[in-house]
Amino acid sequence: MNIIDLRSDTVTKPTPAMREAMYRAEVGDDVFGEDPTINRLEQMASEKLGREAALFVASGTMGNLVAILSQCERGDEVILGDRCHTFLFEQGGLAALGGITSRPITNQYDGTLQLEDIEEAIRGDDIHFPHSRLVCLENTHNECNGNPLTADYTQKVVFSSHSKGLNVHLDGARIFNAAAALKVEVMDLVRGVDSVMFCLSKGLCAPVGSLLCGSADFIDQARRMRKLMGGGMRQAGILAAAGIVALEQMADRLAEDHARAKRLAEGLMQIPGVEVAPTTTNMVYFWLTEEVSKTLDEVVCELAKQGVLLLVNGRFRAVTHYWISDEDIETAIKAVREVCA
Ligand code: TLP
Repeated sequence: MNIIDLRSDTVTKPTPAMREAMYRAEVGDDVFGEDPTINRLEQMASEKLGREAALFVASGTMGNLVAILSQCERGDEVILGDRCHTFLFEQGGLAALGGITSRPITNQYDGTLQLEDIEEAIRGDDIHFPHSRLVCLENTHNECNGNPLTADYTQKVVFSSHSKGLNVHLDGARIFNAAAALKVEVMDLVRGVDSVMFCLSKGLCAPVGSLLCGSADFIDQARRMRKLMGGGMRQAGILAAAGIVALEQMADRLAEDHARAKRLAEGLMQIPGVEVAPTTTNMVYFWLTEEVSKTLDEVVCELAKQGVLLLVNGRFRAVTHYWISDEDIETAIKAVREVCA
């Protein structure tokens, strides 16, 4: 059976070009700074994002955690969205490992945080309060329908946060999707932020890895922090080689995934009893009205039997990626129509 795996873009397997590059990768001991392939990937990432330096880390979760721990002291507070990945899905690592508290504020439907809400959440100088140190944004915003944040909005948050002495970290796990959707350069979307993480292992198809980018001083500190977490890898150029192919060959094709997501959303919208959130990138969120007598779990199980895999968490999520074709989209729409009939 042909499996149409729409659960996430993290399920993407490496392309043949990636496997070839991995096989041929020149490697060395990266803890000594001697892996030429990692050095090249970090250089490429920092240039693409317009930052001084970059650091290869094992995952998006590690990248966010290293970024936060490198910019905050124990007892500091981080202002972030109540639907952001770092707050919801990273086990509260900043508290568990860094002694740092989260100050969640409302994520708007489009993934933004209102500037007034950020300003209100910043603590005054009072012996009872922790120090507000960092604001975190997420672009594209996973739980907010995969929506991209504009360069203009990010600039406003950066300006306002810096004027109050706070740094800004951007979880840009899917920043290349944001750039494709908004038809801008990635560099424009990250201007001014103090740290930004993006993932190679989602829509870009690499098997492992994320990059953390920022100033040279920040990356020096982040490199220490990564080592503290046991994330100092050795001949990981084998992984970085796939990452280089991801940046060279996969970053510019994401609009194709967005077009397929749009077609999927349009197809699902035609099904009685199915409602679909606005779809702007590669994520399609949808749910059922009372017209359909089945539960979300029943629908997911029946679809899985037909080889169509979705995630369910209060609603359905379908994510398009490199390994999903036009034909797969039509098959998925047909399967949902049948199961919900
Ligand atoms: N997100 C995964 C799951 O954890 C839900 C997914 O399938 O979407 N930031 C954002 C915005 C993410 O969506 C994710 C992964 C991460 C960080 C963490 O990246 P990894 O999985 O590499 O640690």
